[in-house]
Amino acid sequence: MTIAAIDVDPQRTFSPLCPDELPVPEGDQIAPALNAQAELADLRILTKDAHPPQAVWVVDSHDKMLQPLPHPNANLTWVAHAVPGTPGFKTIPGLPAVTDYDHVIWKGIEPDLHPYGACFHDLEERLSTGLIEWLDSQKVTTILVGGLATDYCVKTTALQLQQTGNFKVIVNLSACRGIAPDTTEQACADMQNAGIIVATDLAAVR
Ligand code: VGL
Repeated sequence: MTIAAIDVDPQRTFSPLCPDELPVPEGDQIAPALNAQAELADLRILTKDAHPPQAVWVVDSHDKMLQPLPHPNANLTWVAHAVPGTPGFKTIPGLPAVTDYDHVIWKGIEPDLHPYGACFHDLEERLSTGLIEWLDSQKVTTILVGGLATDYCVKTTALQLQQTGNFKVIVNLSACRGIAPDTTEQACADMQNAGIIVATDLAAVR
């Protein structure tokens, strides 16, 4: 059994440290839970949102967000977030240096692509980021998933991993926070329906 722990987008942009970006409540509080799940794993992976400041989905205020876009690979409007070189791009305090991870994925740098999952560059899931292939190359059997946000990037990443049929996927809710309660509840139901183990602690690993 080879266990991988994936830290999905644990970036300041998704925390109260960046109130003008996408401040997920308590998004800066998950480092201890992410570190604890990594203790159980053989490999640790970091994924990061990396967006240009201008993109087809960028709007200039929070009240213009979450509008559907008629675009195949950018489905909703968002304010600018996770721009490399800004504080929001950095990981939350308490996590290892990027170079201490075994594998790192950046996603979303193209101005006309806004992916949520870490496995594909595009919403149509044609362009692999190589994450699935890397996990297969390492003979990973079990994946612990935590990060931000439960209702978007954690959900989509977990579903993409589950859909391969190659891994036992466990979403560790103690290491996740969601943007909104209703979409977070729906995300948990969607993940469970897909066969993912959605756990509030790590007992399911053993
Ligand atoms: C995310 C909304 C917009 C996430 C990214 O990382 O969950 N959510 N962009």
